[in-house]
Amino acid sequence: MNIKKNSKWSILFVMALTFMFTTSAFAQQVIEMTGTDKMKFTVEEITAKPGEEITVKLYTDSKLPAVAMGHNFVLLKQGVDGTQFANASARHKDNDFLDPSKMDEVLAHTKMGNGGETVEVTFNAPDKVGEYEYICTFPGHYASGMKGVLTVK
Ligand SMILES: [Cu+2]
Repeated sequence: MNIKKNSKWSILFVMALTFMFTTSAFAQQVIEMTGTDKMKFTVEEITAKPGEEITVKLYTDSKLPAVAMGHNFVLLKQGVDGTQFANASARHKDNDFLDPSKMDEVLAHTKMGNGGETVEVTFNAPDKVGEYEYICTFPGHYASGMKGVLTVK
């Protein structure tokens, strides 16, 4: 048995393990999307690994005033009714159209962005695999289909 040769291989093995560990620990993705005047997100599907770091950058492409058009990105916990959440939030203009009493139903959110603005949020994907809905809470937008799905797998 050649001990020198074996130790070389074990060093390589440890290096490979270290590399695998660090790349997975720093796994992250940046999602750039636009909120349009048609009340849609240009990205309606995001796929992530459990715990993966995600940065969402949401640009509001609009020339309309803030009272007429704004978009945010709100990721909801599983099982939350998007319609109920959006309807409750529509009554809270002074809080960026987010119902303060419902924040325990939110996993991550940006602030409300108006025309020409980009808002962003960085968060970790949930550890539990499955589908998570994200929505815009500007009044009427969710009902118009401004939503998407984050799939963790
Ligand atoms: Cu919107």
